[in-house]
Amino acid sequence: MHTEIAAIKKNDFSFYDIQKIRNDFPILKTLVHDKPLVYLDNAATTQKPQYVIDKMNYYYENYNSNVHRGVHALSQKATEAFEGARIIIKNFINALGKNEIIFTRGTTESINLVASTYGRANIKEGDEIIISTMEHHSNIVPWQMLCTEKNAKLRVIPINDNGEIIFEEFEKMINEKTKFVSIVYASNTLGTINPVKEIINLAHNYNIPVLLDAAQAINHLKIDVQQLDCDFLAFSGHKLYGPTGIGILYGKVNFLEAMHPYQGGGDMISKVTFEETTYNELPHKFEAGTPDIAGAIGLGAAIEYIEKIGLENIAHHENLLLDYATKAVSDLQGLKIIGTAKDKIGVLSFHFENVHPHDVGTFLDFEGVAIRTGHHCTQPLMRRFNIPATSRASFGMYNTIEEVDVLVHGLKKILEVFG
Ligand code: C6P
Repeated sequence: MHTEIAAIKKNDFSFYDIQKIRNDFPILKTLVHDKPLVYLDNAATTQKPQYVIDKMNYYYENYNSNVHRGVHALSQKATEAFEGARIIIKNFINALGKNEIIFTRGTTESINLVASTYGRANIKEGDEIIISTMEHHSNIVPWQMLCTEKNAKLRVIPINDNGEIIFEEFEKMINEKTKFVSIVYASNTLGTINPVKEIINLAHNYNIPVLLDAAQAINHLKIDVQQLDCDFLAFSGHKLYGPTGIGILYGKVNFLEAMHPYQGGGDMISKVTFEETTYNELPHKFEAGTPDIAGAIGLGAAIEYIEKIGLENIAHHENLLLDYATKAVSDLQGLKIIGTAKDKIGVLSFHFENVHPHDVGTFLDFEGVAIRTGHHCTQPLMRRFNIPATSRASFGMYNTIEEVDVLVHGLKKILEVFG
């Protein structure tokens, strides 16, 4: 065996009760094609612990009711739980106040909210918005739509062959025309962790607000929005061991106060007449209609669960898995890792010289291994690396070294079959 691999294996995770964690996730007992499920598609969505499932079921079974609307007991209890979740999230990212935490449907909606409200009001003809080459479509298309509408320009920071932002190019690109910077904290395709603090500092030297797409960073890195000093932060509950359909937009209170509402409807108003409407205070101004109450409660529960295990422990565990997997696949013939940045989250994207990623994904599925293949909603990034797609294994808190072995064994079999 590779000596480094053996060393990692021996080191193992004595601090980390992996079996106990795995027992908390009922889906991990599933068989796929009669094989134990090896779930390595955590960047797409994470699995949910029983604690989250129970909290959501308990709401539906015992106090299902609408929020902010009723004086009756159930509604008050639902409102308390919903607003309690907001406080859990506020504390998790160390926002200044709970009015800076907006519930959305996910990262995509959070970014669209900022582009549609802040963007529409502040971007004018000839202005420039900066993103990077490794953005998810969710952090490209809303800005592109805005630029088309306003006749503004979208500028893209290039990356090097390791998949790292070329900071000097960003320094050259930023100027008095730049009016917004929107950057992914950690890439879903490459795993790269971007130097967001430096990016924010530079942008702030020019008084330019920065949005961070934290969809992939939130379950791996401790995020302190005050320390980072980002102006907006977007993430999704389902990548944080919480439910789908719920996400967060954090915004600094001064920005949110100045922004127009995103959608009109119930809950976001203060007073409505046929002549005019005045809006509710933050955060409700941005939460029109009945929210995903169970989703918010589930997201709060997911954060409680994560904090019990410790985000640092989870990150350490995922780093060891990434390290182990990277070394284990590096000897495979014709395999090229896409994304070799120095700082990475637990994402391993690769490309086989002679095997299409979809064949890799289908073959592994028959071994019980779930990975994602395709462009991962980063088509411009695929173009940068001159490939149509990658195969991507992404690790979560419950994955094991043995599961990585199953993946590598499957890849070896693929090489035998496809040559
Ligand atoms: N990436 C993946 O398999 P939503 O769909 O709104 O929850 O998240 C969108 C999104 C935005 N930014 C980044 C960096 C992301 O990774 C994602 C979602 C998934 O990589 C699904 S495409």
